[in-house]
Amino acid sequence: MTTVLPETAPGPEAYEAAFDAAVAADERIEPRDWMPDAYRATLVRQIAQHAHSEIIGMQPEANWITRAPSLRRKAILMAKVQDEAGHGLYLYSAAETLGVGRDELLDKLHNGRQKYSSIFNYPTLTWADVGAIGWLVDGAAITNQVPLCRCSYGPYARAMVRVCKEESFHQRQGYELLLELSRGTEEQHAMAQDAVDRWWWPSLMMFGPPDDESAHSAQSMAWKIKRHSNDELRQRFVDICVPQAEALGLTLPDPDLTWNEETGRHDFGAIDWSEFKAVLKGNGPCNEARITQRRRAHEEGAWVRDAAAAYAAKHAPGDDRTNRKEAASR
Ligand code: BYC
Repeated sequence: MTTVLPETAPGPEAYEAAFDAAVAADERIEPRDWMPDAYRATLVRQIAQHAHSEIIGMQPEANWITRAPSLRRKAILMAKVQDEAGHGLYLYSAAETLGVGRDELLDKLHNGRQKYSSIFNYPTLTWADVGAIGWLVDGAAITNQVPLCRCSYGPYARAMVRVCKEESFHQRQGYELLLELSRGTEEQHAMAQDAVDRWWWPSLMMFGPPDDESAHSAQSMAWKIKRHSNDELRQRFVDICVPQAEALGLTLPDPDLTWNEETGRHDFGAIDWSEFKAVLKGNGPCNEARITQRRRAHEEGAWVRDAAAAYAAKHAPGDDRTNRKEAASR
């Protein structure tokens, strides 16, 4: 039997044209829409890296839960760390809509084939680090992620809306924590300053390499996955932080930081990109500890996944026992 396709059957060019037109018109691409393979691969790469960052990002702060200085601070920190776990889950779900499984993504994290943010390879040495992470790391995350709420891929953009609202709360709790330390005793002020000194430059590196070395930016911006370049967002973040640091009574550790009348922005000193590259290669202060802890948590959680899968199988539609129970309750 010969199948005759209607003359109007769309060819691959028509699908591509429809995709390009949707992106140009700022429409959302949804999971069942046709998309170029490279668009799908870029999204999987970025969303997976983002999800991994959220769950690895729980570790440096969780380190302080048992040592938080009051019940109030402990409750806030626990809520924040749980929020990060939630962000990871929304993001793994968004990645799954692109046809990849969560197990596959976690395997790639555990064997080093997918990355997570460089920032989480630095240690949290004092309680003030919890404040500096909230103010600077969550602040950088918001600056980077608010534009992702307008990302061309629907599930990622929608996940970002809630993530940004929660990150905004996180940023404020960090700021408030640092403010209290900064206005406290001399030792507390020094501890806050020391934390800012250590977290400032790694926070600027979170935005990724400079534009002329960013492999993916041009294509990701053409696809409207990214809306701004790495350097644009980094600059925006510096401009936001300068007045906040003044209000905190803390100094940003950059002698070259100055207001530029002409550009209406702050000039800032050179970033040590060799440090960034070393961290990405696995040679940051905590790379080994973070991934070891992640693998251990995954192995120790195997029984929970097995139990959840067994429960789901038991209650799947068509399962005899479920059907019998349902029939009995009718
Ligand atoms: N760390 O071409 P580029 C959070 C990689 S979670 C490590 O500019 P792109 C939070 C990049 O992947 C924060 N790797 O890439 C959680 C690429 O390598 P591959 C995470 C980095 O994708 C808990 C290569 O360098 N946020 O906020 O166009 C508590 C070239 O870079 C980094 C997100 O993931 C880095 N910092 O732009 C508190 C946001 N930067 O993949 C807070 C979503 C670059 O070719 N992601 N690389 O091997 C993005 O917006 C973009 O992926 C980036 C990089 C701006 C990060």
